[in-house]
Amino acid sequence: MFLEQDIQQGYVPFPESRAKQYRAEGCWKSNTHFQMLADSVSRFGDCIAAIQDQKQLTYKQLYDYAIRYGAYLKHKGIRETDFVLLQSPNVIEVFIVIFGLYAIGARPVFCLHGHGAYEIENIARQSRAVGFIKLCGTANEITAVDVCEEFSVPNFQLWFRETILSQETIAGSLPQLKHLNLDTNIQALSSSEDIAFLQLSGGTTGLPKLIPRTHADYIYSIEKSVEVAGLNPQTKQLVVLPVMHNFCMSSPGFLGVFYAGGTVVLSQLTQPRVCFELIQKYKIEQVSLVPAIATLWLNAESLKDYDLSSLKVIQVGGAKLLPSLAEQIIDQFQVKLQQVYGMAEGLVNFTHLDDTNAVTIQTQGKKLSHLDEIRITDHHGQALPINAIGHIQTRGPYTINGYYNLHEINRRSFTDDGFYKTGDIGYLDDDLNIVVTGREKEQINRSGEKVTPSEIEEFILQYPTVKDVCVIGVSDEHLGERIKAIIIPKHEDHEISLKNIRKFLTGKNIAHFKIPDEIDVVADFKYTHVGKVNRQKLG
Ligand code: AMP
Ligand code: DBH
Repeated sequence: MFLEQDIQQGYVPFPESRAKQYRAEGCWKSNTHFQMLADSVSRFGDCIAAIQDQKQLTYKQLYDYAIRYGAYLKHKGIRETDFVLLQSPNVIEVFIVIFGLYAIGARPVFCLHGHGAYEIENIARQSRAVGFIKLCGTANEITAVDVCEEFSVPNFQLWFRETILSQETIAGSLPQLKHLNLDTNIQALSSSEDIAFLQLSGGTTGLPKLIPRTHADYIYSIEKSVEVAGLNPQTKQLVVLPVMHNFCMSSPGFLGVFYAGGTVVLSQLTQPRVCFELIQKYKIEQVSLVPAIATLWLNAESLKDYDLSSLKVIQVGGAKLLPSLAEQIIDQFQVKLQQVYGMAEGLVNFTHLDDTNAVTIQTQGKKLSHLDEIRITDHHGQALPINAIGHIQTRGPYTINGYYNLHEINRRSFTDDGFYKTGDIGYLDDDLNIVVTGREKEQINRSGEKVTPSEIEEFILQYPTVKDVCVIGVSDEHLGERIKAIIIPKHEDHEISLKNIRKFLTGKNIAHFKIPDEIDVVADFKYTHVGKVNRQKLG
C-alpha cells in the first residue's frame, strides 16, 4: 500500500506481468518480516532463537522485546515507512532493533559495521533517512553522536539518533524494554509487497547504491535458502560474518534460522580460537564464511585443540573460492561444503548438499528458484550458449529492478528487458551449475567487502603531494585481494609513505576496509594502446 509513495521517490517496481506470475506460483506470500517472526513464535516460542556471550533470547522474548522497542520508537516519533540507518556489530540486541523497526513498519537501512561517517552521511542523504541507530560492542567505539556531529549536509535531518551500548544483560543494553506503560498496540499497515529495508551495494564515487527489497521477495529467498541449506529447528548456526551483510542475513543466514526455528550463536570476532570455542561449546552445525576467514581458520594452530565434530555444513561465498581451498575445507573440517554465489541485489546460487565433490569444488551451484532467469551474454548483450563464458545477467522473483533513487545508474546496470547486469563473468555448465570466472566491474573484493577503486582514488588525490593515483586489487593469499594504491608524486623528491596515506584516509572517516594495504610510488603508469591506464599491468 506504500508502493506509490516509493515509486515517486525513485523505486523501480516489478513489472506487473512478472509480479502476477510470482504471486500465482506462490513465491510471494502475504507475510511481512514481522509476521514471519510471529509465525516462528507460534511454533517455537520457548526455543532459543539467539545467543551472544551470556545473553540469550527465546523466540517469544525476541518478539515481545521487539514490540516494546517498536513502541518506544513510535513514541519517539518514528513513523511507518520512515527509513532508519542501522549500524551494529554482532550483538544480540540488533535482532530486537531490527524486528522493533519492522513491528512499526519502519524500514532499516543496513549499513556495514565498518562504514565511517563519510559513508553514513552519503547513505543518509541518498535514502532520506530520519534516524540513525548505532549499536556498539564496546564503550570505546565511536558513538552515533560523534559521527553525526561531523555531518555538514544541510538538507537532511537525522533527527532521531540513538547509541546502544551492548552490556552484560539485554535489559541493561536496552533500558527502554522496562517501560511497560507505552502503547504496544502498534500494528503496522505495510503489506508484503512494500519495501521492507534497504541493503547497500559497493559505492561509486561516494554514491551508495541502495537496494530496495520487499518483504515478499526477500522472504521467498529466505524460504528457498532454508530448503537448500537443510535448516531445521535443531540447527545451530554460528554467525561470524557481519550481521548486516546480505549473505549472513538471508543465504540462509540468521533470518533463515529464525524462519526454521533454530538457534543463532553470534561471534563478534573472527579469530579461530574464539570461534572454535563457540563451535565446540554450542555444538554448532553450520557456519557461513567468506574465503578469507576460511583460510584463517584452516591455517590456525589451534584447530587441533578443539572438537569441531558437530560441524556439518560450511557455506562459503562473497568472493571466489579457489578449488584448492575448497578441497582443504572439506578434508580438514570433515564437512559438507556449500558454495554460495549471491548478491544483495537478489540472485543467489547454492551448490546442493547431495552434489558430488567435483561439483561442490568447481562450481557455484544452481539458482535458488526455478523462476530465476540467468543469461550469459557477449559484449553486445547477445545470449551465449551453455559453457560459453560471458557476462552474467539475471532477473527473477527476488532480484531488484533498479537501485533506489538512482535513474542514471539504473540505465547502465539494468537491460531494457529488466535484467540486472551483475558485472560478473562466468558460464553455465551442462548441468546448469554456474561458474564465476571473473568480473568486468571495477571492484576490489577484499575478504568479501566490495571496494570501488575510483572512490579511493578521489580521496588519495586530495593528499597534498600526490599528482596521480591508480587503485587496484592484487591477489592475496589471506584476503583474496588486497588494496594497492599506485601513486605518482607531484615531485620526485616527495616522500609518500603507506603510514601517512592511511592516516590521511582515516582522517576522512571512510570505512577502514577501503584503506589501502599497500602503496607503490612510481614515476608513471603503464598505459594500454588506447591511452588508458592498464590496471592489469600495474599489479
Ligand atoms: P554485492 O552486489 O555488493 O552484494 O556483492 C555481490 C558480488 O560479490 C557478486 O556480484 C560477485 O562479484 C561477488 N560474489 C559473491 N559471491 C561470490 C562467489 N561465491 N564467487 C565469486 N564471487 C562472488
Ligand atoms: O557477496 C554477497 O553479497 C553475497 C554472497 C553470498 C550475498 O549477498 C548472498 C550470498 O546473498
